[in-house]
Amino acid sequence: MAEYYVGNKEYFPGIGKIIYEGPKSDNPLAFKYYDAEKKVGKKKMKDHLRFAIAYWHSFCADGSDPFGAPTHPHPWIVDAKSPLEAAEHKLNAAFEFFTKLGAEFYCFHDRDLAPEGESPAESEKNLFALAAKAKKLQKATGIKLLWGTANLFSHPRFMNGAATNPEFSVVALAAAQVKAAIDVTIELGGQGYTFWGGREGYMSLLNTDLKKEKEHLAKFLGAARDYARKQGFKGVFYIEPKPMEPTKHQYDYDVETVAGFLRYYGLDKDFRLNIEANHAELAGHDFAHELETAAALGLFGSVDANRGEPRNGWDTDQFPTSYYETALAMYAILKVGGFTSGGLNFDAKIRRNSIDPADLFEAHIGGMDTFAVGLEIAQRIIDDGKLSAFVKKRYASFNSGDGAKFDKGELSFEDLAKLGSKYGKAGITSGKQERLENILNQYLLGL
Ligand code: XLS
Ligand code: NI
Ligand code: NI
Repeated sequence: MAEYYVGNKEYFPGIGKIIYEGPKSDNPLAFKYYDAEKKVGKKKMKDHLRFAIAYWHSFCADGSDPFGAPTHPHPWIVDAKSPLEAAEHKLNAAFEFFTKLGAEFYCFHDRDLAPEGESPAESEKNLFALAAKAKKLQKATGIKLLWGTANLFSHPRFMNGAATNPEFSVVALAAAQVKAAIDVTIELGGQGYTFWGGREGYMSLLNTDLKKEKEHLAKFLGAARDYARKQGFKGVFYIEPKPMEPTKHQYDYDVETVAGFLRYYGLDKDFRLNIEANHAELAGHDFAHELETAAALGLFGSVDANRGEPRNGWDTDQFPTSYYETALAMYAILKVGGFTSGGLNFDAKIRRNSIDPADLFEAHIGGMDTFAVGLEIAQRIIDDGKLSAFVKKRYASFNSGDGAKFDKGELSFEDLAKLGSKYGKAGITSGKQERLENILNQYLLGL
């Protein structure tokens, strides 16, 4: 087992490399469906799915909630004499976990990796110190950084926003933090850099200049982009939409809102969407709706893989368990050509009462299996072609004649109206939704 951990201490003793044992296995610490090297369509499962582990939920969150104290006494914190030492133990524990699980990517906020110092300079020093260690571990294990980001929401200075704060000094401090987070992302070969604007919104319109705040957000993003490009960053910038929580209204509400914002401010060349299942639900959308909308707008980027609790109405960040949802998500992702720089980042946390060290493994194993099944179903849908053939046929009236002219923009509104009068009667056909739903269920069980 020793070869699977990388620090001085083994943090998950008794757990070895997680392997694929197949659907009949009753080993809770084995994959039932995720077979990394198995080819699905033209690519291996692992290259389709590009799993990433979210540092914050898995190694920082301690099980506390607004009603109760921590329930996850992480050994890497208990063992340490200082916050910096704890960060180092945590890093070792994280890489032990990634390696044992067989996830190829991870994602972090600056403050997950290293503790905030007394001043921006000290915070930076901490961050660079930990990044140097992370770089060594990346090299030793082959694990890569999917994206980095800055935590612009936890510190009290961000209570009124970061880039959208009414106080200029806070905007500048946010920039200092983002600059260092970008530097570290570049240093670690990060394939993306994410902006999730947890405090970029408002609690009340009575104290808010909405127009000014949105302009500031756009200026901040554009300047950060320019800085990163100047430093040689070739990766993708992501905006992660979320409609609310912690704000009453977040400016990056959903995919369509962000797309409009990016285009209005001319940021759509460099920025793509990082779509989170739970955020889609909070915005009143299906996960697949957000994915298909981003794809349709040419802005699809990456995914925060989790699930919400529809009866709750907040970001419960649970691990995905529904084949139905992952099948539709993977179908949308395959249709847009799959991931390039993006991947499936498990922005998900084990429950407060999941207190065994193995629970973190079982949660990720389940999430990975659920997406592996979703991928196989999606590939079947594509290979079989029944659904896409139906959709194609449904729009066939635009393939030739006047329909094709309309598609090409060759008909004026008068022409169109004239044709309407000529047709007199509409050619309506059934949408066949129930038949298609039945077919989808056949694919679901057809594995
Ligand atoms: C919170 C967000 C956050 C981002 C990264 O709701 O999902 O975790 O993914 O800042
Ligand atoms: Ni997220
Ligand atoms: Ni979230």
